[in-house]
Amino acid sequence: MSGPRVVVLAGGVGGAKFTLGVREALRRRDAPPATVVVNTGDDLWLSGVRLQPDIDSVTYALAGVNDTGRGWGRAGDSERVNAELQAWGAGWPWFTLGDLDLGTHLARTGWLREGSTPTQVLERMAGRWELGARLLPMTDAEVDTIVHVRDGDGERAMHFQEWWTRHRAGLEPIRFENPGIADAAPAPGVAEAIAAADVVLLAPSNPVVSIGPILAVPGVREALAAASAVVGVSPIIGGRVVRGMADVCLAAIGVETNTAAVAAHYGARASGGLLDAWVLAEEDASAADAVAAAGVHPIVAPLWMSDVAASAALAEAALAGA
Ligand code: FO1
Repeated sequence: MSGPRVVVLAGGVGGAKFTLGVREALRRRDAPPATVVVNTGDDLWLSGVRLQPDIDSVTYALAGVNDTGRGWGRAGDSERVNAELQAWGAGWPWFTLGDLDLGTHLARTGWLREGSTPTQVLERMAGRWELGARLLPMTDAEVDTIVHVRDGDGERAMHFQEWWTRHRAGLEPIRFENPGIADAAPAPGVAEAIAAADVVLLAPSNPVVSIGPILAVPGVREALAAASAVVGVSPIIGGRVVRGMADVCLAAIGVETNTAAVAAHYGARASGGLLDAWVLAEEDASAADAVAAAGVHPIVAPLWMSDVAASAALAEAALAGA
C-alpha cells in the first residue's frame, strides 16, 4: 500500500459521514486505512450503562448499520426495552435507547466493568465488522462534557446530552467544560498516529463540543504541531450550520457562525494555530480571501455530504489541499 497516512479528528454525524468519504477516497488511492480519533465528550452513564454516542455513530456508519434518517443509533431498531425502562422511571424520559443499541452499551459496560480500557473495548467492538478504518477514542479518561447555562441571575450545570436532547440547546450556554481533561492523556496510539500522519483532517464536526474536547486533551495539540499537514473542513455552509447546535456553541465562546471565523478559531499553523488549509463551501467562496489573510490556504469545494460519493469528493479535495 502506498499513499498518505491519514488521521481524522471526528465527532457526531458530520464526523461519521466525512469518515465514510475518507475511507472511500483512501481505497481509491490504495492508501492505508485512516486512523479516526473520536470525541468522547458526548459520552454518558444512563441506566447503568456507558453510552459513547460519537464512537457509535462512526462505528455504525462504517459498518453500514446506522440509522441514516435520525443520524444516530441503529437502522431498524425497536424500543421495547426503552418502554420498559420508562415504565420503571429509569433513565431519562426524553432520551431513547434502542434495543440493538442497548446491546452495544451492555457489551461495552460489561467489558469496562471487567477491566478493559475504552480503547480495548472499542478495538473489540470494531473487530465485529470490516470497518476499513482504525478507530481510537480521544482518551481513556471519562471527561463528559458539562454545559453551564444561565438560570435567572445565576447559572446551573448539566450534562451536554441533557442540554441537547432535552432542551434542544434552548438554554443559553455560558461555557462548556470537560472536568478532568487537564489530567487526561491521549488514548494509546492517538498522539503517535497524529505525529506520524502525512495529513490530519479535522472533520466538519462541531468545533466546540466535538473537535474542542479532542484538542483539549493534553498532548494532542503538540502532536498536531508535529504532523506534516493539518487540513480542516468547514462545518458551516452558506453561513449556517448544517445540523445540530454548533451555532449556539460558537456564540457561547464568542465565535461568529461563519466559515472564516471558525477557521480563525482553529488558527493558522504559521501563527501558533492548527491549520495549514481550510476547505470551505462554494456558497461561502467570498470568505476565501479572509481565510487566506489569516494565513490559512483556502480550498473551495462542494460541502454537502448527500451520499458517500459526495463525501469522498470532499475528502479528495481536503487530501489534495495537503
Ligand atoms: N439524540 C436525540 O435527539 N434524542 C435521543 O433520544 C437520542 C438518543 C441517543 C441514544 C444513543 C446515541 O448514541 C445517541 C443518541 N442521540 C439522541 C444522539 C446524540 O444525542 C447526539 O446527537 C450526539 O451526541 C451529538 O453528536
